Amino acid sequence: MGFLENPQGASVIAGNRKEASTAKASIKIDPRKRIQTVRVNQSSPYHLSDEQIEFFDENGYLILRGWIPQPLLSRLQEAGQGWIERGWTQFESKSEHTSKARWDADWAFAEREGNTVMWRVNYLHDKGFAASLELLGSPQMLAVAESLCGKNFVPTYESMVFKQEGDGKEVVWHQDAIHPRNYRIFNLDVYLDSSRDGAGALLVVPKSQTTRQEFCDLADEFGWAVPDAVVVEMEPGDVLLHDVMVAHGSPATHGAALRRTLYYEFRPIEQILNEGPWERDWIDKRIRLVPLALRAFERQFPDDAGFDWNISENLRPHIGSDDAAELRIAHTVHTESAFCSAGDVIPGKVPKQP
Ligand SMILES: O=C(O)CCC(=O)C(=O)O
Repeated sequence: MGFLENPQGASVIAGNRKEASTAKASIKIDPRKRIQTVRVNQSSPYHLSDEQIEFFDENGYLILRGWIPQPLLSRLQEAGQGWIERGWTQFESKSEHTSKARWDADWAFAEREGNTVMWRVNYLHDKGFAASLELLGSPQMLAVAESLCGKNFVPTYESMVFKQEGDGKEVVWHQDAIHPRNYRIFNLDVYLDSSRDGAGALLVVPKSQTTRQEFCDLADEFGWAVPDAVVVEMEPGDVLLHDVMVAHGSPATHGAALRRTLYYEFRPIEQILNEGPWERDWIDKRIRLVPLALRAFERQFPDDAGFDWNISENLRPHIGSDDAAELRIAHTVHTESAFCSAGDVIPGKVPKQP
């Protein structure tokens, strides 16, 4: 059966994620279904056009060139360097770290032929650099989130994945999360460095997002040379939008330059309320990140026009003036990460809402 023609879906998922396959297998996905477009009442230079949304829906990805302005990009590049340095410092003093489980979940290292390489940092906002929140609060991010998820978008996950200079870990073919595709769930990927073919660039299989894919067979048959796969070559400040179900991955690198990408996942609140897997309390905590991020953006870029946040009044959080305390509340709802996503919709786990 061809990679892109898998109407029944498959239950075998890449690498270490096989254990999740039983739950995934029972999610019903109709590959012919078109996700309903959301109505957005405002427009700005950063809202997506109908044509861009159509391309995204059709292909499962969309590239936005030069999307992040230089001053914000410079702050993110500095933060990216800082997170890596902090990861190594903590790695070296790991035995003294008080919360080992949490530490292991947020900073990822891999053993490669006797060499330890660092390759990802999860949950960026409590790791010492305001730039991650400034990015979240920027109109460049939030107008896109509104365009794809509607006015009640919620940021569900954020991480930085990178190819360490000289020795970069592969990220196997995968789909970030499986869900019934009634709503758009997507990742906004911000490139901090150039990303080139043969030097760790992401590969995406257009149109593969409509159903569950069979990655073990795929990797065995084709390796990285999957028919129709597109190499996404990017420059610093470019953005890739990817549907969480589009098949993607990136080969290991040897002797190549550092390549860092920030991944911010967004979901419509309506999707979580109707399909789960989290309770309303989870949403109430995560949504607090948006006003904190709007404040952070305004503080750093007071002369720039900010995003006009139109969330429904019954969902709008009322936050206090102590940003650090608010951030701690938002961070009580970390979910275990699976690739660059907060995770699958779990069939049958529709939350009870108050
Ligand atoms: O940046 C990469 O190479 C891929 C990262 C990714 O897809 C993931 O972590 O889910």
